[in-house]
Amino acid sequence: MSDALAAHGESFVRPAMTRSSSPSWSFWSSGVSDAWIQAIRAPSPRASSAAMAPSTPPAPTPVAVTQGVSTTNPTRSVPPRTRSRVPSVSRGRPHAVVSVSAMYKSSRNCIGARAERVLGAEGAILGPVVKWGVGSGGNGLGKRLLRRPLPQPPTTNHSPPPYTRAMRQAIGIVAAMVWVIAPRHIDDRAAPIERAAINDNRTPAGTLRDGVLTVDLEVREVDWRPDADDAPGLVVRAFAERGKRASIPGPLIRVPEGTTVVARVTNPMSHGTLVVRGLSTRGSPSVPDTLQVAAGATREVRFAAGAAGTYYYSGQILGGISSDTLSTPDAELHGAFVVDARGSRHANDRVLVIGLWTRTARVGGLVARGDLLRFTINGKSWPHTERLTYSVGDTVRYRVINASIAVHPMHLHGFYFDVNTRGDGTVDSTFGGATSVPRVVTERTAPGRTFSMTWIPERTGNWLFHCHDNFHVLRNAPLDGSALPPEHLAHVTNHAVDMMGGLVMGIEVRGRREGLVSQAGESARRQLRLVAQPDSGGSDAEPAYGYVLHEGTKTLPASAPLLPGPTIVLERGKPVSITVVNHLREPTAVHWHGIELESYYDGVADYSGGGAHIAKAIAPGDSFVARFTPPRSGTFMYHPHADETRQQQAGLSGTLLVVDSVSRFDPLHDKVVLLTVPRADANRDRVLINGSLAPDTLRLRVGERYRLRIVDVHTYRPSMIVRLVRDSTPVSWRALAKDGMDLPPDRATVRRAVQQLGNGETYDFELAPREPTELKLVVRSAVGALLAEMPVDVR
Ligand SMILES: [Cu+2]
Repeated sequence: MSDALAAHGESFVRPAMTRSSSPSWSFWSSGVSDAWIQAIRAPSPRASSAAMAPSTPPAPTPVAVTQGVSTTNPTRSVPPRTRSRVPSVSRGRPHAVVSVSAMYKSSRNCIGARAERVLGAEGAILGPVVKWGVGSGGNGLGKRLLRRPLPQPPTTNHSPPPYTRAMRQAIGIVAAMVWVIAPRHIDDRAAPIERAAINDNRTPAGTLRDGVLTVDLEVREVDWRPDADDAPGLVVRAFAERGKRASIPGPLIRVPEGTTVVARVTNPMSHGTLVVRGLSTRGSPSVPDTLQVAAGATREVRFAAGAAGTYYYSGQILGGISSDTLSTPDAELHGAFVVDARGSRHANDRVLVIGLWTRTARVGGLVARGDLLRFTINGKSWPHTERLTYSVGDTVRYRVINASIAVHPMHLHGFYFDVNTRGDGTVDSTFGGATSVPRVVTERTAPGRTFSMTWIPERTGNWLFHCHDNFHVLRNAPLDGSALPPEHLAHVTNHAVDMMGGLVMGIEVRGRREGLVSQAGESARRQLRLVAQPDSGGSDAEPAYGYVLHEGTKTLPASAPLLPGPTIVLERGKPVSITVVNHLREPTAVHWHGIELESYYDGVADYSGGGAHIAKAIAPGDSFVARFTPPRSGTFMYHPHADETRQQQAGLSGTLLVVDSVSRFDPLHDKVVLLTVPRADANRDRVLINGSLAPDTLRLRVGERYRLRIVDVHTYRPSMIVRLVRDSTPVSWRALAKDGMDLPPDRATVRRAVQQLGNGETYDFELAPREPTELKLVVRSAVGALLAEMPVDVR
C-alpha cells in the first residue's frame, strides 16, 4: 500500500469534534422535520432569486468545453414529462446559503480522488455533512426524500423567528405567480414518481454497432426501494437510459476493449448543472474527465473506451434548489463502466456497486441502529440484496466498485480470493505477469476505488461476502423513520435477517457434498471448549463479555478480566471439535474467520449450513460443536456473527492461530498483536492492544527471529495504520503473510514497518533485531490520532 493511500483521510475533520458545534445534527437525529429546520434558517438572496426563476427551462449557460463534447438543442432534449418536474415554488423554499450539500458534493465531486482525502478516514460516513449541517442540495428533492415523513417535532413551545412570516408571504406571492404561469408545476408533487429499477449490472446499456456504443443517459428523480419492494423508500436522483426505466445503480456501460463510446447526457432539471465524471477514455489519467450539462440541455461526448478494467461514472447536480439539506439526493447518481479485455468475459463475472445514502450521520463510524442510512450493493440492502448461486468448482469473478464515501474491508467467508486488479476509477492496474496476485479473505477498498477478484467455491452451502466494518452491516431503522428496539431488547427470530443489514451478499454453493472437514471421528479430534460468559463490569448498553477456553485441565484466561479473548492455537491438518458454550443471557455464535471449513460450522447464526440443515444461533445455556480441520498454517481470528457489533465490543473476539506443530509452537518468538475496540466509550481515540489500553512491553532479543501477527478485529475504524518505530521513524520488517496466506517470494519483501489495516485483516511480519534498542508499536487513525502504543524492548 503506498504512502499516499496510507495517508488518505488526513484532511478529514473528525466528526466527534464537529458534532457539538453542529446544532442541526441533533435536530436531524431527533427526527425534526424540514419545516422546523426552515424556520430557524435565514433566507438567502440566492434562494429568493431561485424561487422567482422562470419555470420553463432556462437557456443553456455557457460551460467549459470539454474535448469532444458538443451541446445539442436543449428544447429537443427535454421531454415534456420531465419538464413538468421543474421544481415548484413550494419546493424551492428559502434555504441557507452555506451549503452542506455543496460541501458534500464537492467532496464527492470525484468520488475517487477528493472524496477519499476528505471522507476516506476510518469509519467516516459523512464528515462534512455532520460538520455543516445545513445547505442546498438539488432540485427540490427535499420534502420528497422520504416517501413517508419523519416524525413531526413538537410545535407548541417554540416561537418562530420574526422573518418566518415575511418569508411565507413572499413564498405565497411567488407561488401565486407561478400558478398563473404554469399551474401544472404546483401539483407536481402529487404526481406518481417513477419507481427505480434495481440494476443487477448484467445487461449493458446502449447499442453496440460496428465498434461504437451509443448510449443516451439522463437524470431523473425516482422512488427507490433499497429494502423490500413494499417497504418505505426514498426519492433520489438516478441515471436512466432515455426511453427506459431509471435504475440504481445507473445503466451499466460495458464494452469490449477497442470500442468507441458515444454518450448523450441530458440534464432535464430546471436548475443546476449536471456534472458527470467518468465518461471519457479510461486508463489514462490525463484525459479531461468532466462533462458539464446545463439545466435543460443535452451534451454528447465521443471517446475511445480505453484500457480494459473496472471503472464507473458518477454525477451530481451543482447549484440546484433544494429544501432538503442533510440528505444526499445525488448519492445514487453513479453507474458501472467496464471495459472487457478481448475474450475475457465469462458467465460468473458480476459487477457489484457499493452505495451509501444517508440522512442522519454519526460520528467516527459509530452508526446507530436508529440512523437513517442505507449501505447498498447494486441498489439493495441486506437481506434484500441479490442471492448469488454457484456450483462447486465454478470460477467466480466480481468487479467491486466502491461508489460510496466510506471505506469497506470486503470479506469472503470460507474461501480465499485472488485480487486481480485494483483501480481508482480512472486507472485500473492489474496484478499478474511478473508479479503474483494477492490471495486474501479480506480486501479493503477506499471510496472511489475498485477491485476485481476471482474465487472458486469448493464447498457447498450458504456463504457471505460482506463488509467487515460492523457498522456497515447493521440493520438500520426503516426509512419511514420508525424506531427499532435497542439490540439487547430486539426480538429476533433469525439473526442473519433481523440483525444484519447493508453490505452483505448471500451466496449459495450447490453441488456434490465435500466431506472435507467433518469426516474424522470424534475420538480423533482434539477437544476444546470455548465458553462465552459475562465478565465483570458492563451494562445492558455496553456489556462486558469474554471467552474462556478449556482444554483438559487447562483454562485460559485463568481469571477475570476476560480480555483479550484467549488465543486458540490449532495444528494444521489436525481435526478439532470446539464446543462453544453460551453462558450469556442472549444468543450468540462463533465465526472462524479465514478458516476454510464447511458452511455449517462457519458460525453465521441462522444462516450457515445448507438446505434444511442450518446452524441456529446458540441459545443461552446451549452449546454448539464446531468441527473442522484447518488446512493451512496462518493467523486468523474468531468472533461472534450474531449481533456482532455489540458482542465484539463487549469483548468477544480473539486470535486463532494455525501452526505446523502445536508442540513446537513457541510463544516467546511468536507474538500476537490483537486490535479491538474498548468495551466502554468506544468512540474515544483509544484502541485495545491485546485487550489493554496499556499493553505489556514486547520483549525481544538481539539476533533472534520473531513473527509478529497483527490481527484487526476492531468493530469500525477500517483505516487504522500500525507502525513500528524507533523514535518516530519506522524501522523495517519483512512481510510474511496476509489473512493467514503465506506471501509468495515476490511479495514477502523487507519494507518500512508501516501497514494500513482493514477490519477482518491479519498481517504477519518477521522481525530480526540486530542491536539493542527501544522501539514502539504505534497505532494511529487515518487522520493521525494516536490510538494505541506498545513498547518494544530489544535486549
Ligand atoms: Cu463497509
